[in-house]
Amino acid sequence: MIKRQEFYTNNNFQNILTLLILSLFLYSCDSNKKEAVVKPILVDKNASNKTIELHTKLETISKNGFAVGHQDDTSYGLGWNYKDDPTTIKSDVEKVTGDFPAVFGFDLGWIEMDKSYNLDTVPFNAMRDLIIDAHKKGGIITISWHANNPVSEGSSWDQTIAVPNIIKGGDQREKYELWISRVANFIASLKYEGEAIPIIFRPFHEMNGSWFWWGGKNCDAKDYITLWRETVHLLRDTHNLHNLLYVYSPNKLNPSDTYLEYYPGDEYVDILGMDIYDFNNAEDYQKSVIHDLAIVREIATEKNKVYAFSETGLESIKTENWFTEVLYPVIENLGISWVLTWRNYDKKHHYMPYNGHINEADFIKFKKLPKTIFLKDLNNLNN
Ligand code: BMA
Repeated sequence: MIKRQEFYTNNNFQNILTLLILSLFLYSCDSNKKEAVVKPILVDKNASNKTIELHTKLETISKNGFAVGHQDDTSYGLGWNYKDDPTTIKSDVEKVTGDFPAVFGFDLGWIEMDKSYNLDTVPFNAMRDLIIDAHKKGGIITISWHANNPVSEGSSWDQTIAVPNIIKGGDQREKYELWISRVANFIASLKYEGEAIPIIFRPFHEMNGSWFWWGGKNCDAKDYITLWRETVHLLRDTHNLHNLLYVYSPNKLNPSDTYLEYYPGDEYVDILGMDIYDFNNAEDYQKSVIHDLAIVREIATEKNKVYAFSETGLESIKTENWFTEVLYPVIENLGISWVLTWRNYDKKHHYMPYNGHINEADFIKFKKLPKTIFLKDLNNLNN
């Protein structure tokens, strides 16, 4: 028999033990919870709420599938051009599937030259309207920038050395700052109901290739990084743009390339991207996508960053069932936030099917697959 005194002592001891176990349990739950909600730090500590929401949306998308995107989707397509008839907003993707893509790509090339239309003849005023419309519909906007060469003023593909000339101390610095102010003015004009539209900005892409003045043998990695960082400082700090998420997107890796060779640093990049095209060799293409995007995924996971298949496609899509049999199987379980195919210019140069195209039925099938997220799916996703 336990004496009264002993009974209380034992009970107390048990109570203390229970409390201790309980607090340890609660503490561990709490710290697990904290770990689960660690938010990635954005390039812009003062990013607008809409921009933070967009970033969260990209994370949510990647847990449910991937958003489907198309460059210049509403600007023009096969047999139509928005600027000829701005009364209805068209899209080859919508004509084929009955829905718009979830991601709308645009390009700012030539804004730096103070032109009224871009390098692919999209008037900037029309582009602004289409960006506002896409945002209003619930779509995601991504903007690339095929800037002219600042030294020669030739195109993006003009390989005259230019990066050392435009970074701080370079003889064309003033011009570059003027160019950036034109980019910034356009971005600042992208507003809906008085609020800045959040934009995924993807400048100086495919820098590991030598076809643009900002990459490969035309530019040192060190100078590239300086250019990127200075560009972020100009847009964010000088022009006070707080509606941008920045994407770093190299092209398909050659055997000697490393993904991070030109990487401007975790503090300067929000999203890791990758551009890979199918040059009529499905097997090679699939191999590269599997190999390279596994690298992107690994690095992005380690860095706690969102990642995307920032450009892809097969020009004129002659391979049968390309979307369901070539593209889908290699990206369905990747965890990318979006995949974007390039523009529909004409019958030779287009990356989405149009009415009457051989892959029209395949694309409709692709839309119905479990992981593809088009505009309506995106609007039905809960954050
Ligand atoms: C390329 C081609 C070009 C175009 C450029 C920028 O891939 O589509 O015709 O000018 O992109 O959009």
